[in-house]
Amino acid sequence: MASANSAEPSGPEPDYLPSSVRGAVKILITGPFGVGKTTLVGSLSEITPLRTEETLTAAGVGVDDLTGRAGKRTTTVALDFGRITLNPRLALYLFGTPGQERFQPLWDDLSRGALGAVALVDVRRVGESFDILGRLEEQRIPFAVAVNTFPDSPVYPEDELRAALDLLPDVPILHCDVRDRTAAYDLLIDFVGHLQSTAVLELQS
Ligand SMILES: Nc1nc2c(ncn2[C@@H]2O[C@H](COP(=O)(O)OP(=O)(O)OP(=O)(O)O)[C@@H](O)[C@H]2O)c(=O)[nH]1
Ligand SMILES: [Mg+2]
Repeated sequence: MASANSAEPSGPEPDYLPSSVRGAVKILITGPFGVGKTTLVGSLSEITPLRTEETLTAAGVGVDDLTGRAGKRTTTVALDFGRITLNPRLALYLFGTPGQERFQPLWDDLSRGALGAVALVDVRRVGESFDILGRLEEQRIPFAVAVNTFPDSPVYPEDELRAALDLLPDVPILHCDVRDRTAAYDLLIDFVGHLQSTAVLELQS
């Protein structure tokens, strides 16, 4: 046990994976530019997330649309990485993707081996999600849509949103404010419940 006179370094304990964990799965957190992926990984992760943020500069004007994203100063250029131990035996490794089209080769690499994906959608810009939803379908990665609710987001009936996103009936549409840790956790629980109900994931007690 460390004491005041101990020569051991003080500070927070390292975030080792609990020894009870027997399995780990990879979950992709994806969506278009600025939809809240990095924020969601940060809200969920029990370790300090790995981030690869770069400052948005004047060079991005006309490319990176910041309308409705007041306060956004950085963008992910490689990935976000976080971890959450869902129960004592299972850890989820969370991989947040970059959002911009120009990083698609990275997206392809990051998505490899993912058991499932949370596809964040900003309903103020539904069309921006088409490409990523199409990629998830092509790669047969089971996913749930998670609407990140911004204060000025219009509220659409689920069937309208489903039609607008051209979703298959078995794709759940969930809602969340990704900045809120409790809401983010509830979202994850619903998502994992979906993976279980479709037999993609089996949880042992
Ligand atoms: N009002 C509001 N703002 C949010 C919400 N979620 C995220 N934001 C803000 O919106 C911006 C986008 O968040 P990020 O997490 O960087 O988005 P991202 O999807 O990782 O962005 P890229 O990596 O650049 O594609 C940030 O400024 C957040 O603070 C939300 O639910 N409501
Ligand atoms: Mg990001």
